[in-house]
Amino acid sequence: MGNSGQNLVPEYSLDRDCTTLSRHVLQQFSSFTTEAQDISAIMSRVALAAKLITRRLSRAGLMAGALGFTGETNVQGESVKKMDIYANDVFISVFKQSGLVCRLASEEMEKPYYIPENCPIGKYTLLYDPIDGSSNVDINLNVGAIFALRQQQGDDIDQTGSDLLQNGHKQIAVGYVLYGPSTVLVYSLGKGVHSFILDPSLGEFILAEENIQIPTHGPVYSVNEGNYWQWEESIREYIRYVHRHEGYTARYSGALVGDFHRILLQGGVFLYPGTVKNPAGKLRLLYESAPLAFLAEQAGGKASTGTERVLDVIPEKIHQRSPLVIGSVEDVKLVESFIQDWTRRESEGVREMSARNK
Ligand code: AHM
Ligand code: MG
Repeated sequence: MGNSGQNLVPEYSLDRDCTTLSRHVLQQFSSFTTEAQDISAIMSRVALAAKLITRRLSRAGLMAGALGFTGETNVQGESVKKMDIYANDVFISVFKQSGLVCRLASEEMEKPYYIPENCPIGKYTLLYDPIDGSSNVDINLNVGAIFALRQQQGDDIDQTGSDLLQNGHKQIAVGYVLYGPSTVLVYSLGKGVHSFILDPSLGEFILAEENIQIPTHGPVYSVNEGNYWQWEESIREYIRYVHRHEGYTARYSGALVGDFHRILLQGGVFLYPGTVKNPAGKLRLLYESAPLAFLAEQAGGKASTGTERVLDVIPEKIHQRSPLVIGSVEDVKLVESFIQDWTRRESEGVREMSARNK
């Protein structure tokens, strides 16, 4: 090993041209309009929240009161973690003085949070999951955040947020933050999917990859197989199919953002179908499934409830759940074909196993 280091790529070459997130967002618009400036400012605020949360997560095990449960239960009936509350409050505080976002709606708040002083200027609503996969927090594994920006429709005088109950095509900007070995921010404004890595020494998100494309097929299937007993027969048949065919490998981290990120880069499928306990699955449409569906489609992939395009679903309530099958086009279609097969056989009263599983 006499030439140690000679074959290493110099560190500076990885910085490329140092395109920062805010510069990249502005480049997505053809001119320097008010909208371009607003969206760029909003994305910078999301980035600030991500930096604050990164800092907290990186030292959480050394701080008193950062880990564990609060003892409260949220609107979904799930136990709340201290980190969920911290991250939710970070989003509130970075947007409170922004003058840009008029409402915030999150997994941790039953009703939207109104910032009336911002409303005359910025009629935007940010929907978000402040800590996605929070069961990973206490054991120092990856977690994430998911966000979606929508334009407020109408005045919302009675403050019910009913105008948020629209399909996923109404999303203006979507993305997620993955808190892993490095902090990664992935976003789309409807012109491709782009990823940025936080350089802690600069405190900036630097462009890592532009126009990411999901492979049309990948080896990974990502699902909580502990729910096998709770699934519809069609999903069980699909899982038996991948068990019996070469070329599949299972990956499931318990944090959707991390599992989706793997599939975005390497292909495959993530699924959270309905279960006996939750017939519509576990994931929430407005701030989990719909933003990721937007990203998947922008990257040439597909997102389905199993029977319908996720982006077409119109929710009836803000915290509505929906089944999710997302990732490579071929793999999502394969899952859908098992569901269609089963539905057809059921309607014909044919109960035996499909030919593909024999
Ligand atoms: P959370 O946002 O409350 O953490 O819930 C969402 C998470 C996803 O990140 C993950 O894919 C899923 O719940 C895991 O659920 P399960 O433990 O049922 O497999
Ligand atoms: Mg979540």
